[in-house]
Amino acid sequence: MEWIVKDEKFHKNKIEHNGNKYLIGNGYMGYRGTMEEYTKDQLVACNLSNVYDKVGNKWREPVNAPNGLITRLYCNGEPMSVLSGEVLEHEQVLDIKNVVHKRHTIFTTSKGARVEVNSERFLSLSNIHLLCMKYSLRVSEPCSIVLETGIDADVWDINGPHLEELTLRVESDNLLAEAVTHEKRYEVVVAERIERTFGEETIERQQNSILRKISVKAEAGIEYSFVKYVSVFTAQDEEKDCSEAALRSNAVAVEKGYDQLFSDNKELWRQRWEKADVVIEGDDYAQLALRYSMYHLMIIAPTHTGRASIPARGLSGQVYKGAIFWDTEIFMLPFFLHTNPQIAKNLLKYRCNTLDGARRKASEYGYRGAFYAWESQDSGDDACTYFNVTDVFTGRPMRTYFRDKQIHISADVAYAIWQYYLMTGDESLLLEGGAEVIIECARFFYSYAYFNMGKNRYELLDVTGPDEYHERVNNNAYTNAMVRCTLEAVMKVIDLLRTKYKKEYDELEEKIYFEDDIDKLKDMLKRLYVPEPDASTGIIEQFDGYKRLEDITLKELKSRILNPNEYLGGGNGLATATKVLKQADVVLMLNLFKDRYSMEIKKANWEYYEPITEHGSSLSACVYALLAAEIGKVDWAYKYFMKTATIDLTGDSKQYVGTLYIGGTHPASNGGAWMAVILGFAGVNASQDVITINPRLPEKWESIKFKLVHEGQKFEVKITKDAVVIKADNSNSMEETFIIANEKIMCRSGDIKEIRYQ
Ligand code: IFM
Repeated sequence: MEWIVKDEKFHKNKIEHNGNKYLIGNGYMGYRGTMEEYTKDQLVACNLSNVYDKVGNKWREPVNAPNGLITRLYCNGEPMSVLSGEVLEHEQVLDIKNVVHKRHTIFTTSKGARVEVNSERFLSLSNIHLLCMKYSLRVSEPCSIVLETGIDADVWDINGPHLEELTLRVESDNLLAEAVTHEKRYEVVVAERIERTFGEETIERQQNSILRKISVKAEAGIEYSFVKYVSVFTAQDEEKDCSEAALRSNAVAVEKGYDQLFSDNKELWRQRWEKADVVIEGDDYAQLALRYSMYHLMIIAPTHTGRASIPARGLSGQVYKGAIFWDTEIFMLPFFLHTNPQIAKNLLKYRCNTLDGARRKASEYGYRGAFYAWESQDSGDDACTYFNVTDVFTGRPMRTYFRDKQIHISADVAYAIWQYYLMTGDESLLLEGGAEVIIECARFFYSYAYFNMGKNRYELLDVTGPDEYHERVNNNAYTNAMVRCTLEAVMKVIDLLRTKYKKEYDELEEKIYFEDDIDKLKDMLKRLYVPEPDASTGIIEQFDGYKRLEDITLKELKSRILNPNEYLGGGNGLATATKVLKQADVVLMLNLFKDRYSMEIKKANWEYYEPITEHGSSLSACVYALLAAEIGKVDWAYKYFMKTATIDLTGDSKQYVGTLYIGGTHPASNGGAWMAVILGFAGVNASQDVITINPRLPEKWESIKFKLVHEGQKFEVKITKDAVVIKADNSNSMEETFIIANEKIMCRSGDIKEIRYQ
């Protein structure tokens, strides 16, 4: 039961939300949870990872492939569609264990006949180009059935049209849609093939679609079914001939057959879940919400290339330009790092592969090193515009400074690469570009910093921290702490290369001449200003002068709102002149550097910032959950955890900022849900050579059980109300140190250790 997401009725007003909620994916593409009869008006999308296109001066965004699943059904000439027909029964189901989307609908015709439709679809993991569907129908009275099924190339675009030179043709039993993208002339090819045992078929070409028209005199009670194989290839796949590749892919699929493909896929998902699953006893809804969050992370993680990463709205569409933000490194990465480090490495390779884009951005602003894009696409150049929000009152574009001033992005990237090394002990990422990234980020910060002679310290002025309602501030605590971490990491990386990898060190020196910078970076590390807790209150000021801003409750601020979509930040935003913050900022810093701060400081800051945080970003609630769990506010942690974990189930999130549509899935929240449970309630705190576990389970949870990988060693951990049981995998080669209830526990391969903590 805790693997099934279901809607048992059709609601027109849920079409858009269900498109997100019932998304399936395989890291290469995402297919929205839409009905087969839908078109772009209902936001059908087969969203492609890492294929971007720009039309005119509109925003560059990812491309949606032609829809190879379109299927329209007519009974005696009447359309059987949830959009117009009489719907007697309707169910939309997502099986998150096997990653399958299902639909069941019973229509009634105007003459009272019942027409039942069932469909099932999945995206293959073993052949990431392949989308499979089984579709069946049954009628209660004999009737004339017409099915139109094929490829609909009239796709949903926010800033398109992206596909040009469309050719629609038939080749070796396949329908083919071939097009090129507007900007880079990338080929995008979709091939569709079906297997059916009934009816007569003709082909119908329209301007943007190619359809098979299948007619049958249907008998009552008989099931008529067909299977569809849809293969998608693009120029990014480095195939000599995309059309050939797509035809071949379908031929192999037909050879294997739907059932075999289905069971192979099931097995691959079983293996993925085996590494990642978390079992919560005593709270079915939390269990479902958490698994659903992990599901979303797993279906959008690219495993086929190190040149792609996870966009802020996953593969649910073109929102946020399909861009990769810090969301990936700070909110999603921990899940992969602790359960499937190979995927974590892949995500970070993307940052190594886009280093040149970050270098270009730094030099565009007159800095050295690497200034990563706030909104990064395939090349690493910044897709974020200077005017990212439109004012709802005047309709005028507003100058925002996300792109120019959220310099913490480079520190977030460096932090994540360093974390990968600490958690896995794997030096390969550092050698494959990670070290270079960290050095270039540190260099960027040195060139950005201001040396305050009077105070004899380096400062970071004119920045925007995570709280985007306060732009262009000085010495944002989060930013400065992250920069300190980058500088610490760079020293250790240089040391590691010098002592262990002399050849690589020399090659890197030859390539980027960093030796002359080492002393400067050391000096900056020694004298960088990082705001400290106030001696009497323990509060860390979010940035210089924050405490002089207007003290106002969230309620008061909200009472001043004139338009539900108005932007609260920027020059004139309601929050700008107040202390109200958009999202976790200092509290996030306390989470990331938890060993540097005492419990009292954490508590004081959580209590201070929580009432004035608007949670205007879906990245916020999980951070408050995490710290709340640590400081013993478990009920608060639970509340924030549930808000995070259910965001894509309930659809309860902001849909507009200004006039900008921001709907879609929320992978950062999904990652945050996992963090809230494992790093929060279970209290896992892994450092380079020790894993501390300090549980605080919510009242109704009897236990949680989960997997952890640390330095390549695998563990299963079960936490009950009073004990922690650790099972070390038989394949482990190293002993691992755990600290539980202040006790040091050594775990060797095959060990089962039970430690009472209450
Ligand atoms: O990265 C976030 C940012 O912190 C808040 N606005 C939305 C972005 C994408 O999720």
